[in-house]
Amino acid sequence: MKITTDKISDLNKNQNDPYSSELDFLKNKVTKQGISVEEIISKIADFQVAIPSWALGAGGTRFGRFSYGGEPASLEQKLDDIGVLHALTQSAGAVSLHIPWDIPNDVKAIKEIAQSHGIVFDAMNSNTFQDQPNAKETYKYGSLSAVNKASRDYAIQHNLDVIKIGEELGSKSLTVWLADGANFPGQNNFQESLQNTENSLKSIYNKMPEDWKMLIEYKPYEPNFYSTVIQDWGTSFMLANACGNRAFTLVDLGHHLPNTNIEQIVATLMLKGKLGGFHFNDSKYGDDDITVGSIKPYALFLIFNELVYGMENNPQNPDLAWMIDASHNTKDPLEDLLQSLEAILIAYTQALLVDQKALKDAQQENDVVTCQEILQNAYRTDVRPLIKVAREKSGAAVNPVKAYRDLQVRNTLIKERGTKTKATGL
Ligand code: PSV
Ligand code: MN
Repeated sequence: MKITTDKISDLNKNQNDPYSSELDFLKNKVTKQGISVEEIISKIADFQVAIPSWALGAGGTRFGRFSYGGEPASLEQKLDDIGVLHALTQSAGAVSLHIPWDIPNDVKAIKEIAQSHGIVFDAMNSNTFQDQPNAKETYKYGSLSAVNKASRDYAIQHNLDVIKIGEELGSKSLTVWLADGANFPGQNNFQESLQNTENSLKSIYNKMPEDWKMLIEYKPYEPNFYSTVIQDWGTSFMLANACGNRAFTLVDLGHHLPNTNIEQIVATLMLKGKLGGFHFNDSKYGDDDITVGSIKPYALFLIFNELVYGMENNPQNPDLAWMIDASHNTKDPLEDLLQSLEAILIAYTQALLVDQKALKDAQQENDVVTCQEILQNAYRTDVRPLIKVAREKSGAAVNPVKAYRDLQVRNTLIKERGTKTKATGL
């Protein structure tokens, strides 16, 4: 299914959403603060978030999976789904592939489909947490950290294969997330596991093309419940430093213990020029992978406040690879992703409204009350009219979820693909 720009502009014309008076009110308010509205609108329009190829089907848990009709059964169909998201929002212009779930059979054809939707290939994700059918070595006891050299070499080679596929597609980065760790005390020698991981990452890094980056994720627990080799940002940071200046830490919002101050981690990494990528999701307890902004929108805003500060003040930090890493069992996956994209843009726009100069002054005066007022003034602003106008200007739907429903996208996909298809992924 392809949604044309004409269809979208018809919908925008016919919809009953007179947001112009709200927009005028907001423009007035923002201009009085000395902020350029046009600059904010163009920043919103420029913000692009990659969609992971594994989030387009019905997510599952280890207790079950409830299929969703019309799920994409191939990489081609996944790109078509991202094309729908991008046409509706103009902010999902990238895909992040997971290998081997999404190995392209015909690279040229895949590139053409992506191009026809305006989609580029962002970071490539390797998978050394599952044994594939016909695997020659097992990852049961670890991959890049394993005591068994054959497993380590196998995992290194897999990462090099992923880079090769990525090069053909035009990607420029590799994301490594390791499930490696232990379920029981005494199972692993911590030092040996970490040293093996560092050596393995270096072997991959040293063979990476010169214009590629390596993004290293961390996660405290799951699937291992006693220890994880790359458990926190400090370990990832240390490994990235050991590899070299094209290796960075990737922050996944769900990969923290409850109440971790993620915004402080972001600030620290950006100051050191080592924040390379970001995975968005939300959670109540652990790596719950639920819709961005559905549980802790204020925390998301505070994180964005640091990201915006870093983007404006830390030229030593590279441009970030943004991706949504959420998937669950309940909603239509495409509607869910539209809601996540909306939440990301809201938090980003609110952060752009923070009066950075006034905040700095209040901090220098130790005026704690004013500091909080400044942040919450931005957070409590309903910025949706700015997002709507940015969307309309860039040819997207003013209300993407409504447009998705008005256009009967899911029914069309079910008619095209049937009710029994199943997307690859978790
Ligand atoms: C691990 O939980 C994870 O979030 C990693 O970040 C991957 O990117 C994703 O799941 C799928 O493998
Ligand atoms: Mn992730």
